[in-house]
Amino acid sequence: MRINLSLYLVTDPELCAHHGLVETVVAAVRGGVTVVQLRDKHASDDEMIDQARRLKTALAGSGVPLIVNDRLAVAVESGADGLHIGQDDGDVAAARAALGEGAILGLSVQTHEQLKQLDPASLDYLGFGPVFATSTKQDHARPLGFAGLASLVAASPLPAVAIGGLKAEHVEQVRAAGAKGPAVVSAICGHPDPEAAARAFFETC
Ligand code: TZP
Ligand code: MG
Repeated sequence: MRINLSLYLVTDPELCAHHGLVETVVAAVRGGVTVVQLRDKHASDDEMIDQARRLKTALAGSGVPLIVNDRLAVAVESGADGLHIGQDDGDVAAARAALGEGAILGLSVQTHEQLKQLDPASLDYLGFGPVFATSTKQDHARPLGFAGLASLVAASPLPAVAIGGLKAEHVEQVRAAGAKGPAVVSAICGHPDPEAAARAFFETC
């Protein structure tokens, strides 16, 4: 499936609690977000299915796809547009088989070894990171910096977003490194005005 990776929002349950999950996402989409990933490490599957359905309804007509983090069953059950998994979140081919060809499937990649081992035919995009150290993800891999990001992008068989500690001021370097765009949690979800925060990214994308 074709996907616009210009500005990729990843939700966080605590950071989105201030305005509410749906309200934060809708505001961010008004500001220019082009993809939304629902990420919640602690919710039950049923809670996440409910959140995904509410987000799908809110995003209807926007052209912005909804991607579920980690949980294949939630992605399938909720009618989301796709799934994003990490290196330890299960088999890419099995996820593709369960989701079908029309769904979006993304994979997090931190190293060249991981890049060599993946099957690009089963995937739509990759997420490279963290670019910088971040407190939003527990136990993240060693930060890549922009040089490490550029080196992964140069070897990548698929379009990619960059993630980890990114702010609007970094968009130019993200693009210069060859990534399609930034993937952002705290700089948008944790901002008092998520629409303005997304717009600040969008205007430099
Ligand atoms: N994967 C690598 S870093 C990260 C994830 C999910 C969190 C990025 O969050 P933030 O707040 O944009 O640094
Ligand atoms: Mg994961």
